Formats: sequence, structure tokens, C-alpha cells
Amino acid sequence: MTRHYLRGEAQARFTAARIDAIRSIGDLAQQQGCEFIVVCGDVFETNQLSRQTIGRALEALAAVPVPVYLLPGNHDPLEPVTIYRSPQFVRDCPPHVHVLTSSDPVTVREGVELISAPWSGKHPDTDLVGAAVSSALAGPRMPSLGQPVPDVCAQGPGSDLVRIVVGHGAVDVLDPDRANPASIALAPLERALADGHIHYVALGDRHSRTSVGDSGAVWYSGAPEVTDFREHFPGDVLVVDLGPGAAPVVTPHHVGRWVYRTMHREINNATDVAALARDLAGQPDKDRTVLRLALRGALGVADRAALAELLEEQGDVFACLSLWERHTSLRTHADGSELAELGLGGFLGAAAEEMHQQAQGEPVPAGDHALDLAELTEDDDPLAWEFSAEAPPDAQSATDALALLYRFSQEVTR
Ligand SMILES: [Mn+2]
Repeated sequence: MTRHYLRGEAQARFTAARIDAIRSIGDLAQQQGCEFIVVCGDVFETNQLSRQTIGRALEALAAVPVPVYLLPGNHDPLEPVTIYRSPQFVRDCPPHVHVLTSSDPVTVREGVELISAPWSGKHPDTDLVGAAVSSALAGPRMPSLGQPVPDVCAQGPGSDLVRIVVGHGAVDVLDPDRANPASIALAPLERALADGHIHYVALGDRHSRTSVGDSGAVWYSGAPEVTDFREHFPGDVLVVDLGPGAAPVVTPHHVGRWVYRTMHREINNATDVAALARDLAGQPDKDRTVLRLALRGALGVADRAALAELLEEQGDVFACLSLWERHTSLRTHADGSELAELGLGGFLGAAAEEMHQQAQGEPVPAGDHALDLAELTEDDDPLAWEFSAEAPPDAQSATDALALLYRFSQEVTR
């Protein structure tokens, strides 16, 4: 999974964390006495991955001490080029790792059956889970799940067979796309659960851990490592205790090591900058934290320079530190006193004076610019200075330029 905002080695560690999660899940399965693991789709980000990614995933899976069942999802469907039939996967897949390639029930052991709904392409035109459950419960007669399931079912209530449904995709009650033909219908699953025909529905696709409906038996575990800011309770896996005739006991366990966090702050003076500095310094596990800041306020030139320096320093230790542009509004005001402090003379002093005039809204004669403001832009500056070579000179750009000049001058002074 590539994240364009992760620079340098951070992307490599983000990638490695996904492999580490496999080992953590294996360790947890052993500690908790789990009989087996199901992964409900999107095991792989795409069907075209490097040999290294596939090889490392299979190495990690080989170390998992219990059987693992992998469901193809929309990212890794069973299309002709599926990763699951690639020569490397077929050759190196450990014997205790099984790919759920059809909706035929799979016996994990006597008394435990998986009803799985693998994706065979990126855009199914039907509720694959509903179809798989209908087919498994009805045997050769295959009524739609919308019909009452006959009680004469060979393995119905009263038998000791535990049936676990393994599916991928959006459940209809949570799907914003009302017209999606592939939505998983919840109501028939809840009826089948209530009637004791199935005992648990394990779902993948949502990265947020989510209990669906009121049965307590339909869950998305969420992604075992966080992938975005919008996720709720990511980084968990679910340990599910199941038995015939008993409600499932579902316990989340945290295995993820990365964190995505958003901080909103009002920044109007040196005290606010210092408070932000303390907050940033106090964040744990910075090298595994993607932090975005929503900053609002107005700062003098010196405080603005201090903020820029703070963000630059902390940007080096966080996996990623960025301003959330949509929710950031920072203005700078210049009263000239800070620049006087720096005691700039000559060319720089003249440039500073000109920028100061412009910052106060005083017009500067055309063709008489001591400094080209556009040359001061820094693409990678975390403060995202908003200069544009095409824009006419304006007071805010001049103020930002003053703040930048103040910062550079201080660095030279030190
Ligand atoms: Mn998906």
C-alpha cells in the first residue's frame, strides 16, 4: 500500500508493518487458543504485486501456527491474473494456508464449516454473500435467501454444526450507494442467524472495526493496520468464541502499531506555539505516527518563523507531519519591530523595508522590487508558503516573505 505523503524510509516501514501484522495475528491466535484464522478479503492490495511483497507475506504466513483461510476480495479477486494462481504463490503457499476459491462450504474440522463468498472480479452484479448462504443452506434446491429457510435443512438448528459466513464488501445498511447490486443484504443473514442456520458472519472491506446490526454476530474486524485518518478503531483483529447454541463472544485485540492522528489548534502567539511544541514533543511513537495539524490564527513574523522551525524539526521525527490545508488558516502580521531586532543592513535591509511597506498595504513602484518573492518559495516547506510567481504583489505574500526572511536571518545569526 503506497502512501504518497510518506517520504524516504517511512514508506518502507509502513509497508513492513503490514507484514509484521501477519506475525502479530499469528502470535495472538496462539495466545488465545484460536483454532484458525479467516481473512475476509483484500489480503493483497492488488493482483499485481512485487515478488518481494508476495514472498514476504508468504514467509510471514508460514510462521502462523494455525490454519489460515484467505478470501479474495475486490482488490485481489479471482480474475484470470489473480495473485492466488501466480506461479510464485502456488509454489510457496504454506500447506496450512488455504484460499477460499468457491462458495462450496469448506470443512475446517468436523462440526465447523465456512460458507465463503470470494470475489471473481472487481464489479460483481449480485449479493455474493446472500447467494453463497442460500446455496449452502438449500443444497441442490437453491431457493433465494429471501424465502424462509426450510427447517428440514439437513444441518439445521439442533445439529452441532457451526457455520461461519466469510464475505467481503458493503452491507446494505451501511452502503451509501443504494443502487449497488452487490450490497450484502443484512436482513436475510440476521434471519439465518436467528434461526440457527448460521452462527457468525465475518466481513471484510471496511477498515473500521464495526458491529453490524443488533445480532452481535455480524462484524467487520477492520484493517489490522491503519491506512487513513477516516477510520474508526483500526488496527484491531477479532477473537471470536463460537459454539453451537451459544451467542458468539467477540473480543477485539489491537495488533496495529501505526497511528493516524489529527490535531486542531488555535495559534495566535508565542505561548500557543510553545504549547504546540510541548504537544508534539509528547506524542508517543512518532516514527509510526502520521499527524496532520489543523491550525487557525494570526501570528507575528517572529512567532510564524518559530512555528515553521518547529514543524520542520518535528517533521523529521514523525513518519509524516503535515498541515491539513482545508482546515488550516494562518495569517501573519508584521509590525516591523522583529526585523529591526535583526539589524539587517544594505540590500537585505532595503528588501525588508520594501516588504514591510507592502505588508502594510503601501504600494511599491512597479519594476522596483528588491527581491523576487517567487524565488523564496519552498515546495517542501511544511508551512506551505503560498507564493505564486503570477500573482500581483499583495500584503499577505509580503508578510509571509517577511516571516521567511526573519527565519533565514535568525539561522544565519546563530
Ligand atoms: Mn474491499
